[in-house]
Amino acid sequence: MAARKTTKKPNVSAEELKAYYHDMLLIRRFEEKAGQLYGMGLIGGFCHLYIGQEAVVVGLEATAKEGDSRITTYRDHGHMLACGMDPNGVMAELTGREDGYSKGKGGSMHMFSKDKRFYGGHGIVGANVPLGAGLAFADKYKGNDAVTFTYFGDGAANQGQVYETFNMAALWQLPCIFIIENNQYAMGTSQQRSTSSAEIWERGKAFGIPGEAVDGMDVLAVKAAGETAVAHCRSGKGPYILEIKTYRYRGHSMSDPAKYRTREEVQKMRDERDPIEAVRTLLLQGEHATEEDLKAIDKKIKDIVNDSAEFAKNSPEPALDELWTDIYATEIPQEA
Ligand SMILES: Cc1ncc(C[n+]2csc(CCOP(=O)(O)OP(=O)(O)O)c2C)c(N)n1
Ligand SMILES: [Mg+2]
Repeated sequence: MAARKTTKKPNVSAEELKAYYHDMLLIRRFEEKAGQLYGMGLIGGFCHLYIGQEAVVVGLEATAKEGDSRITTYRDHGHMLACGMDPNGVMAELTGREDGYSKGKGGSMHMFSKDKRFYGGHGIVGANVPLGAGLAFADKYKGNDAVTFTYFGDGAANQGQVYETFNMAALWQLPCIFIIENNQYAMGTSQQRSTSSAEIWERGKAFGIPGEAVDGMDVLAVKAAGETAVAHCRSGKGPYILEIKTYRYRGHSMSDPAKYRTREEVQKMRDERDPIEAVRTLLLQGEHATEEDLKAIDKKIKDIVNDSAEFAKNSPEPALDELWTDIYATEIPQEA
């Protein structure tokens, strides 16, 4: 059984590197804008930002192909953007507007895209993990070679249902990549205070599930590990675990007093390990891009994000009679 640390890095072209820079920066600027709109009272309810963790989803989406599925937690805006969902529709949903992905009735934690096979957005910690295995079961049953990317946190990794899922996924050899986004905190509780082992991925050994720990601040390391995991799952060998060590710069949610860690700890990570700065340096030092090229990318992203905020503000709130729609399924979904 493979159980190792990733050291190999993929060869990537300048174009791919630029694409990762673009996609990570889009997530960061989008999240900063969401934070602003929240502060202005335009976003209600809960809002969990992904800032700092961008390399995880961008590195993994670089290994996905058409037909693959993804499912995650409430810290989900980055996953939506990375799989190609429309920033306008996401921002409109965050602000509770009619043109949002859930018609303004789901908000930050409850958005879906059948088209992109993005299955949410789930607020109950750990509950999306068995659902991810279910999606993988469906693909196995249909006999295709799609895989499911199932994301959850270090805190969720202490939930019993995760291990019931590991057991079934291993027993039935499901094409499911279990991705533990270990950002070292579950709300205000550090991994040291809550988790018996430092290497969570090793728990897969009990079920015969291979896995590895990955540097989540390095998009190329994430992509390399993702390629191993995807190849394993697509070839019918069953599930794989990636424990991606990452860090969130912002609070758990918008209402987090952040008393459980020092400002210095956060600043050190920003200064020394920022995943976007790392790719920026690679692009400039390798002479794959000039400062002007990067400024052009920054400008393009600024426009996309500002447009999404304008789009959201101009979209109406859902009509009152929409309160009673989309509560129960009226049609039985047919096989895609
Ligand atoms: C079953 C359940 N218990 C508790 C909560 C409250 N809660 C929301 S997020 C969270 C922390 C989860 O941390 P982690 O899995 O590490 O994910 P992260 O927020 O760091 O991305 C908790 C305890 C919940 N939503 N669901
Ligand atoms: Mg966490």
